[in-house]
Amino acid sequence: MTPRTAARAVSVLAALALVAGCGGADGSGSDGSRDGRGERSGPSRAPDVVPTESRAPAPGRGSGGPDDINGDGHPDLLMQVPVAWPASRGGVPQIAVVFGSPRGLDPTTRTLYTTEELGVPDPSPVGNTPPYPGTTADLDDDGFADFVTRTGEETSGGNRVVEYVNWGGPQGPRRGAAPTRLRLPAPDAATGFDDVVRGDFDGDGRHDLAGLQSADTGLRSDKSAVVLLFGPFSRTGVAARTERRILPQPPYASYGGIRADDIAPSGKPRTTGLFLHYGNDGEQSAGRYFAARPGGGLAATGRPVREGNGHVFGDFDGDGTRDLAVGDDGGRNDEPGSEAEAADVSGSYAVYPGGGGPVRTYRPGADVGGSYTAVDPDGDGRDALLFDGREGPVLYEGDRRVARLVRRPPARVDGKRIAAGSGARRVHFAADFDGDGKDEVVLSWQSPKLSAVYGEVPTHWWITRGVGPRDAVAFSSRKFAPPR
Ligand SMILES: [Ca+2]
Ligand SMILES: [Ca+2]
Ligand SMILES: [Ca+2]
Ligand SMILES: [Ca+2]
Repeated sequence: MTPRTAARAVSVLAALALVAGCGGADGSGSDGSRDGRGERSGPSRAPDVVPTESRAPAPGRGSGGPDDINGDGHPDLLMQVPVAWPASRGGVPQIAVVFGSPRGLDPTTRTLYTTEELGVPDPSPVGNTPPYPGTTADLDDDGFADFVTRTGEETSGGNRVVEYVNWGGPQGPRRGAAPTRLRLPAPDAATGFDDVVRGDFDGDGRHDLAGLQSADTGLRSDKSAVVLLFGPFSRTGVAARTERRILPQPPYASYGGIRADDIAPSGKPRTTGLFLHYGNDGEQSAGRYFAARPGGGLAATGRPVREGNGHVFGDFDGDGTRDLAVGDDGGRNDEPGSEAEAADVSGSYAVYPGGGGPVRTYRPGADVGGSYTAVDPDGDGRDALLFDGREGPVLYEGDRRVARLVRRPPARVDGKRIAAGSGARRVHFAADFDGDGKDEVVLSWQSPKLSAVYGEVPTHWWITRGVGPRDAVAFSSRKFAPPR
């Protein structure tokens, strides 16, 4: 995430993983940034440890970090945690904050919220997922990250998505405090946004939001637009100012997604670039890129970018400016017209340098795919690209595969045998939780074998050290919430 113990009770060092070409015979001799494809079989299975909650988070003074929930200067991790379902009750996941420390995330220091405690209205008019604060940002600029939750609302003109804010504080948002409805500019208030992302779109160090208003789904607008809501927001949910940019109509599509660069976690503010992705029916679609201008603020017009459903911001050439990587995520459909895909889309990605300059295209082939994550595992300031494709996470620098990131689930959970390659693993993001300048990667896992008890949310987590075989911490969240 743009985005991380004292007694690290569940610290797991050499217990997990393997990395291609790693040095030591025990698999722990390298951080995995070497070339090579040699793989050893049988990496260790993760331990199945639920860390005991040992202390409340230390109240912070306000750091302004977008992921620093208690404002103590250390980024924290927000997650959904299962409520075990022994009988006929429960099942709605709760929201947990795992707090950071000078040594990284500490799962013994955590806070839980039920959806009732956050008070966000039921999202059933627009869907059946429980409300979850998918975005955190310090909207009122008091130094504490706030929760932004999208939910649904019925209106006479149809159902729409609305946003609520739970204001942060020295120990996170207060339980039971009523959330504030975000007030949108008049043209958008009636329809709501298709999606909302956080960023700093004028580079002033104050957090902003950007909303996508797609012509496809906007009830009253006939042109797609991106709406910038600049912070600080008032406690009544009004942005300091807003800016609306009409987007050019893409051929054969509307806009399907919006993504912003990471807010600089600390130190020098920077403008965050913005990417608007065209909608698609499963085929790879193109988009437009609003780069950050050197003087601050977003470029006046978006630049068209190639087809590809994978995308992420990072500094991939190491020149100090942020770039956009766009490429194949491996998804396809078999509808008529799919044969019209340009020959160079499959198996490739391109880097659009933020400072201008020629686009560089790379062709890793079958390794490209899945979600894209920018990772700087060695702290040299240059990001590598982690693909979470069919064969599991693989790390690339340009055309060169430099590492694989493999973690195996526990062999047994609640007495049930778990097959090594089973279940669903996911790369969430990479961030420097412990402040050493190198990124950690956040991975999770869940199994259909456990879903009757724990539902569909992850039950096991790894915070890796870079892309090497070691973990900063690995733990299970399956009993964070008391069973109901
Ligand atoms: Ca914190
Ligand atoms: Ca705040
Ligand atoms: Ca700003
Ligand atoms: Ca680090």
